Amino acid sequence: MRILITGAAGFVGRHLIRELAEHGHQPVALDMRFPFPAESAWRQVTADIMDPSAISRILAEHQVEAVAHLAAISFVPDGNADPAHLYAINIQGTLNLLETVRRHRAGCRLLFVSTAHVYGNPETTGPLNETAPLCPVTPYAISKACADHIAQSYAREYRLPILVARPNNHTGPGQDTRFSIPAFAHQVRTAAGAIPHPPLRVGNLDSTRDFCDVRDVVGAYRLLIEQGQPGQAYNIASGRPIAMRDILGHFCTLAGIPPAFETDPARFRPTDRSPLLDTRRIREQTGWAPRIPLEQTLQDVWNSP
Ligand code: A2R
Repeated sequence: MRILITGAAGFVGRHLIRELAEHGHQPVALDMRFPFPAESAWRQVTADIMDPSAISRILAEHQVEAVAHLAAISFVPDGNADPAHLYAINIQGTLNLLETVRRHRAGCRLLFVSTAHVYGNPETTGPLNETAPLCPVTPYAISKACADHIAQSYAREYRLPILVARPNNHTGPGQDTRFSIPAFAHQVRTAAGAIPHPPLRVGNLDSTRDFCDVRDVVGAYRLLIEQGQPGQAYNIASGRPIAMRDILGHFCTLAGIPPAFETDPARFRPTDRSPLLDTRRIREQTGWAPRIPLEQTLQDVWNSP
């Protein structure tokens, strides 16, 4: 299939291009930036998702058969700093794409990448399936929940082949050091290079997160584009929550330094955890399962430049 990837220069986009090309697809990589590294892309295009006429030209010119919509403001503090921009890109940008597909390319499959954070912090202790109510808390999660509802309404009202992915936290080689796991790796590497090793300044290490390897996540996106049922949302998660303390400890072991921590009040937040997700739907419908152990992911982040 010819598959347009928006946000292709981003962390996930670069992995998705490779995943699609390796499975015989023709990725058309779109981002605002140019040029960007996309060796396995079939075509590389520059456009702003806020410009619907450019998007419709690209869909027609490249005879696009499916779209993976990743372009977004993805870093939560960026969204908090400029909510108007966040809502414009994450909501209006998604709407532009949906509307362009509806008007000009109605047969095109479209995967909208939402987030597990749309579920908020529900009281329930059991795993959440895709029918759980969306109760987003942060501006980022609110923007995604809004676009998630809009994408599903386009599938329902216009009978378009649109699907929604709700991934939990993901990481892997190439992620920006603003995100927690590469930031930890960077901090440990810096401490290991100083004598004596300074203690690591940390927030609340009791917080737990469910991290999936980005290469498993893009495998899920490919399967959903190929086999997912239009109109449905799909949770994606590893199902193995881990305390941030253990991740930091793992990097200290890799660096060969003792795990000495010092609490930084500016980084401290009360204990929180990512939602526990029920992933039966994607497993049963597509056969997807996470394959990469967390230790491998951490090793690959540690080794990545
Ligand atoms: O903001 P930049 O220059 O880093 O470019 C980002 C791009 N992007 C856009 N592309 C086209 N038109 C726009 N108006 C526009 N605004 C932003 O989307 C960046 O290259 C890409 C997003 O990549 P990352 O920030 O690295 O996000 P990541 O981790 O790959 O997440 C992909 C998706 C997002 O929808 C997340 O919210 C979701 O997965 O979890």
